[in-house]
Amino acid sequence: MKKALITGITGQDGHHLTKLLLDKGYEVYGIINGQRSSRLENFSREFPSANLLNGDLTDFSSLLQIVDQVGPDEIYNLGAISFVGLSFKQPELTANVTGLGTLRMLEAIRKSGMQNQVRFYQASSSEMFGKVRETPQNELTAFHPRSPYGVAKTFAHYTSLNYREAYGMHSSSGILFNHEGEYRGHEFVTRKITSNVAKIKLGKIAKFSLGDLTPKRDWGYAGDYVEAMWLMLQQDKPDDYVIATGQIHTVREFVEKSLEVAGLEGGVEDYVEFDTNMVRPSEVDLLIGDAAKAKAKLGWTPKVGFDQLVQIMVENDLNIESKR
Ligand code: NDP
Ligand code: GDR
Repeated sequence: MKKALITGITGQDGHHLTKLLLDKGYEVYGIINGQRSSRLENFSREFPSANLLNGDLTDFSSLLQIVDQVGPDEIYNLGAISFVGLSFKQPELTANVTGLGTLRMLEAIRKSGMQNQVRFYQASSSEMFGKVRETPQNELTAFHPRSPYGVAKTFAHYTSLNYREAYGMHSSSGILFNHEGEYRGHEFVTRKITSNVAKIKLGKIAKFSLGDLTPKRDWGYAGDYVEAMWLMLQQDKPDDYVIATGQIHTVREFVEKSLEVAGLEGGVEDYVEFDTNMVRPSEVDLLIGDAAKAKAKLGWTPKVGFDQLVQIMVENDLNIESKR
């Protein structure tokens, strides 16, 4: 039975990936911080067979001990300060967890003497493209990050590449574009929209606030994207892949679609107020990915499109809010 170790197991992707790996017969281990983890209870209830171990990406000795103890075949490094907005307020913490955390995990693998047997997945991000140099973005597009989060992810991405080249490690990075779903954190714009639209539909609130409605994103479904992570680690050779749908929509279009799915009449301005606090010091205006390499080499294509994604999220939040 293969063993997988996941950092950030209680996050959105951790949920989807744990399900996928348990369904494939893996023994799943995850790193959690008992004090920090807000989503721990839900996770443990949903996946009682997953083994949870205390550790932290800012604590090298905990990572080394866990890697030694578990002896994993595959490590998925999903743990991060992943909210771009927060990274402007806590840039040092973001660099430490999201950037240096990756270096610590790779060093833990090397120091444990397992660099030739462990396959490593790094959760890289389209945020590295930032102020995009070309459209659509692919694996060869130059990076120009626009946030402390994007800068930290760029460091982590190159660290993963360096450990592949310097030590021959099976270290792959997925440059994933935005992906969403039922487990998305409420601080991210899609979940903020669908949970508030559900509350409006149920008569709990009349309006909610958002920042800039003009940014364009390539939004996919998280369940599809964790499949790509797994496929990367099944390849003979490590490599980097863009994972995206190739379709873009504005934040405003996400609101419009959510209102439509909920059956709410009227325009965006009838329900949404502008919140200047949500405007970022530097914004990423447009992201659209070209996942041709993933299609050709991994046989990966997204199954869930934009309309279905919004439908899944709005229906999920209507269900949750109707029980509260
Ligand atoms: P989430 O924010 O939902 O999950 C992040 C996880 O990281 C949480 O489980 C969190 O634990 C954990 N974490 C935070 N700080 C630490 C730390 N110091 N040590 C160990 N773990 C920590 O993110 P997603 O699931 O959406 O994303 C997974 C990864 O993919 C992240 O690295 C993200 O940056 C990256 N990514 C995500 C994309 C997306 O659209 N979702 C796109 C591209 C990349 P806790 O809950 O206990 O705080
Ligand atoms: P993003 O996701 O920054 O793309 O990072 P987020 O959902 O936070 O923002 C998307 C866009 O919406 C605009 N926006 C708002 N965003 C939030 N959160 N709240 C608001 O009220 C709001 N109003 C407008 C933002 O300015 C932005 O342009 C996500 C994260 O999952 C990262 O970890 C990941 O690497 C990238 O996607 C790819």
